[in-house]
Amino acid sequence: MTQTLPARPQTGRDPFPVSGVDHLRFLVGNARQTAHYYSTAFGMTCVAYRGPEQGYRDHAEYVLTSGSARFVITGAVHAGAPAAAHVAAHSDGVSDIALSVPDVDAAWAHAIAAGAAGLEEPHDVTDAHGTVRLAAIATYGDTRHTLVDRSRYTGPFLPGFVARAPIVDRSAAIAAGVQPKRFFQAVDHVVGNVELGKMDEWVEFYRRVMGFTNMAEFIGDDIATDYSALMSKVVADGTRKVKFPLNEPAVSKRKSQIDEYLEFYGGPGPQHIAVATNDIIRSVDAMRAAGVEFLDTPDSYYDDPELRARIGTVRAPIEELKARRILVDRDEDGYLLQIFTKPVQDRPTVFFELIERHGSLGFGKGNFKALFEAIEREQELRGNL
Ligand code: TYF
Ligand code: FE
Repeated sequence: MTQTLPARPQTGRDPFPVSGVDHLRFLVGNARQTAHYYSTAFGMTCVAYRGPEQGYRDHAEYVLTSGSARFVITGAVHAGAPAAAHVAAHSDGVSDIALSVPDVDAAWAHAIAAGAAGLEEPHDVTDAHGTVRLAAIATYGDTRHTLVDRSRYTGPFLPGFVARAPIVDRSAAIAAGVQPKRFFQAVDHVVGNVELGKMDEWVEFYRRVMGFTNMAEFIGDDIATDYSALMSKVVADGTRKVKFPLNEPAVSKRKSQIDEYLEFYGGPGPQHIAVATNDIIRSVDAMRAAGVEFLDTPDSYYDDPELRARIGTVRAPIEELKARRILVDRDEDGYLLQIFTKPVQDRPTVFFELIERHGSLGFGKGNFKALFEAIEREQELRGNL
């Protein structure tokens, strides 16, 4: 069981207002193929591109969207490009959790005064579609938060990018009802893995720099050693639109999944991206059909009378969820359905979560035991337990 903290009241004006996650940047070994994967397997739509054809000498970058979720897939086109060094150090991963802010200069000034490391001072980038104001600060590991104000811009992504047609044409599958229009419509939360003993420092970083507060759900010391092998706290902005759980490994009987990540990623970094869907059943079916692998859950999870009593009635028969290994959790506010992919690259680093919320603001604490056991089974198969 997780413990609960009282929600901290918001006092005064928000020193660092954010309106959401603007985009996630993935630095990968082969952007063309990764963009194809997110198009076919995640149902995303490629909307913009920049690369050598635009005179951009270092990288090829594909912008894919699904509702308000926006992924930028960046690959180096020569060995000296910045993405090449990042990929050499970490393999494929997420380098930037870009935040949409109403005032880049004010956010930057507040962050720097609060001790954040600045990576890019506020500056304008302009093309025929208008102007975007950008800045960037460092967070855990080699990860950054770019701050974006695109309120004066009408182009397909950022100046320098050109609109481009989708990589795959899903229109026939959508028309035939074989695929949902979208597999997900927003980024729900982005989880960071940090080193042993550093979780509280990063919680404090988000409090000081962004004014984020602790959400109620956390995995504490007491239960970490029993089965989770990790500790976790969640920070969120005042509106709870941007939610960042932060994990650190816990000393336990077995090697922590967080240690496995840190070893294979080469340090702290983004661990999982939860995307919000309003039809998890259709999304999971479409993703499985496209070859995405999800964590398995034993039958005993669904057959447990305690679980059945606790979750009560949800929008689909439990057999429908069981057939797909979708997890269910209920709390005082409502319930949620969730499922986790296996890692989406060769290394046991980044993975995804699909989440369908019905009132619950939580993260599925009732599922942590089943989830962590499923992750550990995979860890054991990899020889990393
Ligand atoms: O975001 C969360 O808190 C849940 C559960 O290593 C979770 O998705 C927490 C830690 C972890 C994997 C999943
Ligand atoms: Fe999650």
